[in-house]
Amino acid sequence: MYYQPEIETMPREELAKLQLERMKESFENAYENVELYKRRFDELGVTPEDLTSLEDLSKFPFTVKQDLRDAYPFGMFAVPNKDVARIHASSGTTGQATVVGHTANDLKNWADCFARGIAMVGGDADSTIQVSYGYGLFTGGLGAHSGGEAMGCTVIPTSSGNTKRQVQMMKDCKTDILACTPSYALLIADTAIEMGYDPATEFQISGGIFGAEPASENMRQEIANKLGLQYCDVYGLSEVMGPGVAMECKERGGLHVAEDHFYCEIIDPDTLEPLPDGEWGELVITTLTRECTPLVRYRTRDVTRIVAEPCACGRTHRKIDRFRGRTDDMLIIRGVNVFPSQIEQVITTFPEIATQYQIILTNKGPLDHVELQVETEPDFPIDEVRRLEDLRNRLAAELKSNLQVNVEIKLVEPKTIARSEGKAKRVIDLREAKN
Ligand code: DLL
Repeated sequence: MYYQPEIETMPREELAKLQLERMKESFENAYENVELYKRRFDELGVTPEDLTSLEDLSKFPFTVKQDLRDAYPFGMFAVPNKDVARIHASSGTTGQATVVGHTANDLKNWADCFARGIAMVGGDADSTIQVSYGYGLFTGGLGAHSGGEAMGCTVIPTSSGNTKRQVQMMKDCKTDILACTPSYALLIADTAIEMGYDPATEFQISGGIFGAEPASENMRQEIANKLGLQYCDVYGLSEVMGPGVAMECKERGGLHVAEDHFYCEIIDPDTLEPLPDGEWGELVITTLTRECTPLVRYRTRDVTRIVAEPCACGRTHRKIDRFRGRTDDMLIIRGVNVFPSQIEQVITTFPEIATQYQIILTNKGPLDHVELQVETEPDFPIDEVRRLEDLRNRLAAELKSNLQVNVEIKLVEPKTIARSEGKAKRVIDLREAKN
């Protein structure tokens, strides 16, 4: 049930003491060994000694992705090269890539964090975990892989792609746990069904550890039903570690943060002021044990809230709610703020429509124009104009009443929208830059 029971169920006062101790050590490491932190702390007139309680954290500076970009590649490493065991990097598609380093201890802690999630879906040393996240600089593949090894599982390192073979391995090798993005899990499930299987009853799979992108409740249900498994949402980001920063137990209702390794705050992204438990805002993470790339108050841009209520699973580590999206993903459609995940939530309530969509942003005169492309299910008579028109109108009305947005809807034939083997690309921004 637990992987590290003494840590996962540690009384909260004890946990807070441990967090403060570790935070101090981490700040000392950052201040002494990372030029940026020396400079930032000095500018604010603070030193690690000013951290006498967890409340003092708000006196310390934030770190943003640009800081890591500016320090590319190794400028934020706090240890000499001989102590760096592995590096990972972001793709750099939205700017200069960022490189994050891990010492052997960092890798061990990361593996332990992920292994806790394996226990959350009922896995143990006897389980077989199939890792269908991409391997490489992306942290999904190797992160899940090391977690499986730490637990003592049999690990099948399929990586992403070659979906029919994934299905065959899953069946023949009796995979118990699948780890991949939710969009890939859906593609794997649909491929298995197309191959003539009913994975929910014919396969042994019982748990799924899915993350790296948001998924609506209905999409989760669809994956869980098609594959017949307990769905565990896993959160993480390469700057902070990788998958395993927070994971969802079987009680659901949020993801337990590995609070012995990470301290979370929620801030108002405009005022940068910390928000009380329960309020939605931007997640800010301070690493407590990372040796190679310690981060102080890292602004993730991810939008969630703290769920402080105790969890029936017995874990004492606080939870964060399922992510709504990122502050930089938020669309402003004619003055209304919406996350793609909210649009997905509405789409998935229509049985005639598949859980596949794309939002295409263009300029039409001075205004942004939003086209929502959705696929009909194979049994929907797409050439019956009146039924198509009726479906379009009902979807438009539902989007309007739930989210107060007007979007142009384009219903397309089954399988026209590209499927993803990794993170799905839901928003295509074709707007010309406005200056
Ligand atoms: O996506 C690490 C990861 C791999 C997490 C496998 C989970 C599973 P990055 O590529 O750096 O790292 O992207 C991090 O992905 O800031 C979120 O915006 C988003 N994200 C990650 N997990 C979730 C999740 C990996 N469970 C960025 N729900 C983060 C929603 C997620 N969004």
